[in-house]
Amino acid sequence: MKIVDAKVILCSPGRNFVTLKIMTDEGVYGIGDATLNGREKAVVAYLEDYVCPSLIGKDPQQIEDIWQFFYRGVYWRRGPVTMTAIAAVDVALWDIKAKLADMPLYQLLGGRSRDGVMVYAHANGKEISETVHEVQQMVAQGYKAVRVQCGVPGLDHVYGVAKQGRYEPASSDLPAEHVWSTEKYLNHVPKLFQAVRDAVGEDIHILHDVHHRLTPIEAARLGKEIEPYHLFWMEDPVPAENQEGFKLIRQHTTTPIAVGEIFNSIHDCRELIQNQLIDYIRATVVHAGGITHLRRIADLASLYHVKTGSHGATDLSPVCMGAALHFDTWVPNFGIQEHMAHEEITDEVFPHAYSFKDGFFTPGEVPGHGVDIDEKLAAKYPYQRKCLPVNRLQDGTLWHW
Ligand code: CS2
Ligand code: MG
Repeated sequence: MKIVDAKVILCSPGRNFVTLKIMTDEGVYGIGDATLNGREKAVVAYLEDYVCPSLIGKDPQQIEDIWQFFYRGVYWRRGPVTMTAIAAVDVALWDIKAKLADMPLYQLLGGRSRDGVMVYAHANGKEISETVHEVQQMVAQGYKAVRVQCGVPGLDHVYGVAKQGRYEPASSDLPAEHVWSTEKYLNHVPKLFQAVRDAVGEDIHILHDVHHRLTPIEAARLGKEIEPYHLFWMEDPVPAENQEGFKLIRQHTTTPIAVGEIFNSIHDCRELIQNQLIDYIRATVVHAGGITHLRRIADLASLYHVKTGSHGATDLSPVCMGAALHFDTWVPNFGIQEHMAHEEITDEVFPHAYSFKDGFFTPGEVPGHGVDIDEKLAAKYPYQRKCLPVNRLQDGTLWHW
């Protein structure tokens, strides 16, 4: 069997997405998500100029060898662009292999480890009352877990909070500049969780994304102050380049920690996992080298009581969601899966077999990962550059977004 074509489809149904489609000489094709929010064209170029030409003629069944070809075989290893490109190839090849085996991908990985994949929804509001109302709406829709983000008095833009309509951070041609105050945030956010717990009680899992903005001692303070509210996790408390810093957080708080949505290889995760500095690893099939590599990350995590908690924002396409749900159905040390509902037009361009019921997703039983792309419809939604914001402190210092 041979790969006869590999093409990149760049489209924008609701938001920008990059999809890789690999065709074989036996008519079977597979697709993979290659979306890197705000840097889509970088991955398109990497795939079109360096990856796709090398794929032609290869046997699509040799998933591992092709993975190693594009990882070990490349001098300039790792990084979000490279690993997103490898991930797209990997997921497309697993899609092909499962179609050839005439089974849903999770069966090929080792079969079902759970009846359904617990997901968490997003709730946000400009004020605490509005946020609490959204949490109650998510609970009413059946979610067992809700991520809670709220505006901060005195700040115009806060991560995770929509100014109006849907929350989409990559919303301008060039980076918008937002202003941040850690002091205002730290003084406000514990009140949020008190109000949420008062409204929904103890049985709902509550999560929160700090989004890389604190120092370790500030994260230690926050973790300690929100302990009474028993969060499922506090996500990205600090930037994860200096992983020593997590030891300081761990000394002060039992609030569980989740990190890793921006990680792209097992080497980014290793120190945090081996030193048990985190409780959930957020790496994904789209940004961490695909199914083949995420499996290795999950296996390492399982040795240290760390569970998976993959990223699943709307800038990860339904192709990623589909593959992730098969992975989540199989992986033994599953924790939770993020689910931020895509727009209707996104779901139309990416028809899929996965479905939601009462707080859980199932991946569907069709051969492959169960997601396709309607290329004709996709062509009606051309790419437009959209950049993520940057953050400045109130004195103008450039800060983490
Ligand atoms: C966030 C993401 O969902 C999350 O946990 O961190 O929304 C993140 O801000 C975006 O994916 C960035 O593109
Ligand atoms: Mg996050």
